[in-house]
Amino acid sequence: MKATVLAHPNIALVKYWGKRDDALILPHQSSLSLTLSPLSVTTTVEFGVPTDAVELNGHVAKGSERERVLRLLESVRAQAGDKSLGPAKVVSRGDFPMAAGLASSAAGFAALAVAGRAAAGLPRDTKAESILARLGSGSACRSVQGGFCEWQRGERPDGDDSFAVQRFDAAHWPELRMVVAILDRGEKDVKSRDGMKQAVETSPYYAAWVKDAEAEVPRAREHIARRDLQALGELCERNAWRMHSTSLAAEPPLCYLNAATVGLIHHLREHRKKGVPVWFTLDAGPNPVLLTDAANEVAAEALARACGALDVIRCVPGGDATLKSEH
Ligand code: 2P0
Repeated sequence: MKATVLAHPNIALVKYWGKRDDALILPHQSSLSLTLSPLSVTTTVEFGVPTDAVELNGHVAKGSERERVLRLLESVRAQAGDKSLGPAKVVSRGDFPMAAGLASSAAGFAALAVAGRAAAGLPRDTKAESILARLGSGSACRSVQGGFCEWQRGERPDGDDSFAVQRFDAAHWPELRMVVAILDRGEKDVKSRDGMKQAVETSPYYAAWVKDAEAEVPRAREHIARRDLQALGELCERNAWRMHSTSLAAEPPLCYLNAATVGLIHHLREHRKKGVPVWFTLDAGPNPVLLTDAANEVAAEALARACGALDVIRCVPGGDATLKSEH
């Protein structure tokens, strides 16, 4: 009736940006990500308590945050076909700063999906776990498994074919490094969920974004298969630029970059000219994530700090969401 699971966040190399179904969280296009270690979120789910209770990072969750967690557990009860499971207690805690801009929700909902099913007595099933995690937050479906995961958009209106599959595990490319440059610790003005909706509804470039991103996924897969850092780095950068261009063209425009972000990007180009293999990707916030290899991670960190990074987190490819305990 009680299970604890640890999951890692992920960074998209080909981004998810826009839903075709807001309720089921079905994307317009496929995406591809890398699971990040050592960052993690640990979540415990216990059924059969007197009342529902949700605690996230030491605070009682309220409003939509609480609703998203309880809605996911409602789907667990439906899968278990067991009405006697009763109310649930959820305790979730991340070990990295929320200000990093790395969605802790991805690791949190992945851990919740895996722990929820285990606590309900259901067997491990990565497809079912990925679909459940997706109902909490789209990017969470890519954190159920480690390494490089591809969220296939699927075609079905019920979302049963929209889940992430692992293409390569973490051991495929152990020397790959992602260096998170925290340039700004502030909360972003427009959350991803609202920003992507605004882009879908008002950006004249949206259809082109969808077509291009879908086509980039198999190319990214090929570069990863060959461990071709330069080709993957170039693909990552252009995909990030295209997501941000789509958003900049929305009405009202969405600009997630700040002056320091642009400064770092220019600096990066100069470094590459000097032979340092380092590229960036950028989510819906000002903090770039630098893609490089083990031999150059110290240089990437120094570059980030020289460009004003307040903090730097060095990451390596991470593993699957894992069950820590079950009672
Ligand atoms: C991604 N992002 O692929 C993209 C790139 C941000 C930029 O997925 O509404 O928290 O819960 O499905 O997953 C962040 O959005 O949004 C995100 P919902 P989510 O990682």
